[in-house]
Amino acid sequence: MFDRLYRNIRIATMTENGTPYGSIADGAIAVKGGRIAFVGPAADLPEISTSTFVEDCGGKWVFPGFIDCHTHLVFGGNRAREFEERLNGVSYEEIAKRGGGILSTVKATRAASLEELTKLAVGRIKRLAEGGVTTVEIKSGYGLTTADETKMLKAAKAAGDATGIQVQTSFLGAHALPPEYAGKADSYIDYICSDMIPAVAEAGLADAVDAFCEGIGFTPEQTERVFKAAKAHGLQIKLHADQLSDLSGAALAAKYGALSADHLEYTSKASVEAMAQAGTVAVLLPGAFYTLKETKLPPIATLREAGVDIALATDANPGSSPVFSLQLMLHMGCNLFGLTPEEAVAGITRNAAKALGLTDRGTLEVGKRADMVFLDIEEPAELAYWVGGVTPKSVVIGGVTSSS
Ligand code: DI6
Ligand code: FE
Repeated sequence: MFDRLYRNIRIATMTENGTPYGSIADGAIAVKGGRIAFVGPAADLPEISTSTFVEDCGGKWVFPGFIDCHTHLVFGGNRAREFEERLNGVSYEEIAKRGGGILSTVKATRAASLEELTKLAVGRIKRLAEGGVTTVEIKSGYGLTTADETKMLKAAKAAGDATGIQVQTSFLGAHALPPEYAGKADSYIDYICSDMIPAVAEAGLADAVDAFCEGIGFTPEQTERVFKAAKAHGLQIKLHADQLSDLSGAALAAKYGALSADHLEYTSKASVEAMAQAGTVAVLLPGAFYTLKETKLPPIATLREAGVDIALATDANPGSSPVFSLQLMLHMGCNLFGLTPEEAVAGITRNAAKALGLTDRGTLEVGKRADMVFLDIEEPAELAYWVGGVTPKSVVIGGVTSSS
């Protein structure tokens, strides 16, 4: 009746079952057809048929597959030279203003073919997967023409197919103003709404639409127009909100029922309350906070008090977060932001799934996808404690062992 049974495991179900990490001490998990068919104490296991493959896991811990719910990992080139400039005192905003920053990556991404971008993305996804990532969200936003944004989203999907890692895509045409629209931001928004979003939606290339609502990005009014077009095409909404200043972006995202508002260093209490009302997840990105040497902390206590679910992600991108370890974000989420290790782990499992609108993963429960990470650790907190994380013993995606 089961395809496979994992026994002698300590299970962090990451459900809210009243125990830390939703844990089950002497547990067993059975898988059928790529889904979890049993999870619980070994003592409660029903009789199993002789055709079930049984694996003794030697007391290892198992967690839901890790979910990186915010990345920009499809891009051409890199910005090591700008990193060097920043260390010589030039600010991120200054670099962006003079056509560097995001726009230098736009140039390199436009110049790259679909095949080149796919190959680069495959390498980056593999690095995340080595740390136990089984689902990754990838944004466009370095193409900024319909053809180049489409190319990026196709590369993201192709890289998912090539690696077996589950990929969710977000269209981020409103990431930066392309040089050909300099001084004409509203016309560029027209182009996004009337050409890019319809094309991307029609081709089924995006699950969500995102935007960069910021002084160096787009205004709340422009962001709102993008949201309206996204809604009209049945796409979910996410937002880069209040990263460098408070434009009430998180409240705007909440008003449109966004899945998540991301970054949030400058988010006000009123915006947090709007997020709580709307069920919008707070996606915190300690890699960007760290890289940009930001000193303003996201409002963790306010988010907790309001009951907003908190996720953590890498924001993997060539500028503000050249990071390919989601487990390192656990350490930084705890050490820089003051999250507890349990909150941090929920942030890359249960709450990361919610930030992507995925109800079939993020916890280990009957009926969920069998996406699992097996780890040879004594304490769940080790995931956040070791700087750079722990190498999984094995990873299972949709019931299939992908590495060991
Ligand atoms: N906020 C970020 O942190 C990234 N994009 C955004 O809107 C930065 C992307 C980059 O610098 O290439
Ligand atoms: Fe980002």
